[in-house]
Amino acid sequence: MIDEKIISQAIIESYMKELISSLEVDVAIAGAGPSGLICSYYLAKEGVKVAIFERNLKVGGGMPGGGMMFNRIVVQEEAKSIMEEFNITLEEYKDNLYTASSIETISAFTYKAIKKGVKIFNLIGVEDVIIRENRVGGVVLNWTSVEIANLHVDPLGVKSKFVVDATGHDSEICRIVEKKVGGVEVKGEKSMWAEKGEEEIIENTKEVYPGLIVCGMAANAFYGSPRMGAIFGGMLLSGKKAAEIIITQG
Ligand code: 48F
Repeated sequence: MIDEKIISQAIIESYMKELISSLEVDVAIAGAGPSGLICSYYLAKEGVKVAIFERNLKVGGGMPGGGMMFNRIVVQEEAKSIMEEFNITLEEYKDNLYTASSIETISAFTYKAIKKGVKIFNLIGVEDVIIRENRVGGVVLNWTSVEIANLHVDPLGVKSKFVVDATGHDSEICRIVEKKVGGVEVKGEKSMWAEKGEEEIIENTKEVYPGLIVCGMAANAFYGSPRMGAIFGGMLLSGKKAAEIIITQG
């Protein structure tokens, strides 16, 4: 017998179980774009407890759209091994560049991150951080629908040892810290220069305030580096570096 009440109960109970178990994590990541997903995967692979909070209905950030809605991405030689770790089909193009399906790529990242134990909560945005003496200690969350409807509803907090800003072009979490805590300055991204952007994104992936790591396009926005368009090697290497920074700090 299929009972509607049991279906509702199953959904609510299983969701709540996962949410309650994520109220205190090692790492809370804002944004389930490519850099956030890759960061989460490499953390979870080492046994780190990770939750991602994604404002959108769907995961993937800017990746599914490829370049101007041509749903392909370009990846360079340096990030090939990451693509291979996810068994993603690569086609060699030229100049040490490869193409891949943006849909296959983001699906593989998402699937493998979840299988490693990452908890992903979509439709929840990070609207603030929890702060302790000179350290970021977690994220402050609210439903995207609350934000869209501009309702006055108080948020809830999730504690974490580290917060990762993987929010992309707006570097949202760093901007919150800049505005409310101080001690950091978000310079804002510069116009497109693919090679420079790809080079600088690795260096820009850092702990910018105690407990707050920035990766992906947010890292370039933080340091005033250029955008790079639909080449994604830097995003992947940046996400991996963010995970390594956290793992090194224990
Ligand atoms: O923008 P996004 O894909 O960032 P990324 O991982 O990758 C950048 C590339 O997609 C592309 C590029 C390649 O060269 O430049 O743009 O750095 O993913 C960011 C995700 O964060 C979510 C947003 O919905 C998106 O899915 N996001 C943004 N702000 C918040 C957030 C927030 N405050 N709380 C939760 N999620």
